[in-house]
This record gives sequence, structure tokens and C-alpha cells, in this order.
Amino acid sequence: AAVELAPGLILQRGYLDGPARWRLAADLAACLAAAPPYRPPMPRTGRPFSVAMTNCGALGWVSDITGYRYQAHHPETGAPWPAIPPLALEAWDALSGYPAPPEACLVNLYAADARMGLHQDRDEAALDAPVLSLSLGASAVFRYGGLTRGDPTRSIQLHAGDALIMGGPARLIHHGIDRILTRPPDLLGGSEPVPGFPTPDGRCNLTLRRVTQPR
Ligand code: MD3
Ligand code: FE
Repeated sequence: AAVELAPGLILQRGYLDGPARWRLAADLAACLAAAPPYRPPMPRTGRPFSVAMTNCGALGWVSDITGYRYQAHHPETGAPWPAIPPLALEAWDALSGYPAPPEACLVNLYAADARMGLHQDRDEAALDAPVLSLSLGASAVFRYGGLTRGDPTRSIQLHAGDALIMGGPARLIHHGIDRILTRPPDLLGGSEPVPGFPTPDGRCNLTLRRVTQPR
């Protein structure tokens, strides 16, 4: 069932069932072999993100000391990004309501101690398109606020199989990942390991995005 957490911010709890998660994880393992995860340097400081990243699709989101951008090649290997897994494309078709396919699928890999600070996603020209997030592996505490940094925030847990759609008035809200919930005996949250992933008890999040305006 779909829950609207805020205008334009829609959570589909358990959208991917177990078999779908395993199929997606297997396809992602092949993506990671073709496009190894790396920790991008942050603009200005060059300090690496705690989250490891890679991409699939025609364009990938990258960061370096000069800034953020989308580009067609892996910054470390120079290879083109692998194709977006079919199951992720199916989820986009079912959930985005957008009349063109996604161009980018950013793959974020969180070890137990990785975090993502509160930020906005605004490196895409197609801000009319939603961003679709799919979660695998360990659960996480997701925080979201408003259009202005300093607006009040709320937190929810994201679990394996959850789909989150950020569109319309939610497209530019501030959001981040406060913490990864490790497996039991941590009573705060459950998780399931992602087979074949670099961090066996980590979390993986895919964000599907339209970058350029379709013509
Ligand atoms: C709300 N990723 O890749 S997914 C990101 O779990 C990012 O890895 C987080 O923030 C993660 O940029 C959060 C949920 C999410 C993704 C994109 C959004 C929420 C969003 C874009 C606009 C508003
Ligand atoms: Fe984001």
C-alpha cells in the first residue's frame, strides 16, 4: 500500500518481494563487477564520502573536487556504466508516472558506519521527473525535511524492498541517511544481507533518475 509521507513523497513498503530482491541483487552484483564501487571525493575538500557509489545507465552521478555532475563513464576505470537492471526499469515504469525512461541509476553502498548528510538533489535538468529509490539489505534511518535547510525534519526507517518516490513538491526536499541499522541483536531494526555484496551486512540503495529533458 502507498503511504504519502508528505506531498509528493510516497512510500511503498515492501514493494519488492524476496524473489524480486534476490533477482535485483544478482543483477546488481554483475553491475558492481563491471563498475566497481568507489568513494567519490567531495567538492572543495576532496574528502571521500563515507558511502561507496557506482552507477548504471547512460549517465552516472559523480563527484570530485570540482563539483557534482552526470557523466557517461566511470571516473576511475573510464568504462561506460553498465545497463540498468530490468527489474529497476520495471519499477520506474510502474511507479514514476514519467513518460520517458530513467537515464541514471545511482547505486549507494552503505557499510554499518556510513551516513549521508542532509542534502537536496538538484544536479538533474529534468526536475519535473521524480526520483525513485529502491532499498536492499540492512535497514536505515531516513530523514527528510522541507525545501529550506532548517525546516523541521522527520525520520522513518527504510527496509529492504521499500520503494520511495520523490516527485512534484517533494522533488527538492532536504533528505539524508542518519544511520544503518545492523542486524539483530540490534533491536532498532532488522535487515537482510545482500548476497554477493562488498559489505555483507550493509545497505544498498538505488536511485533512478531522469537527468535530461526528454525531446
Ligand atoms: C528525496 N540517497 O542518492 S534515498 C541520493 O538512501 C540519496 O542512499 C539516499 O539521497 C539513500 O541522493 C536516500 C531516498 C531519496 C532519494 C532521492 C531524493 C529521497 C529523495 C530526491 C529528492 C527528495
Ligand atoms: Fe539525495
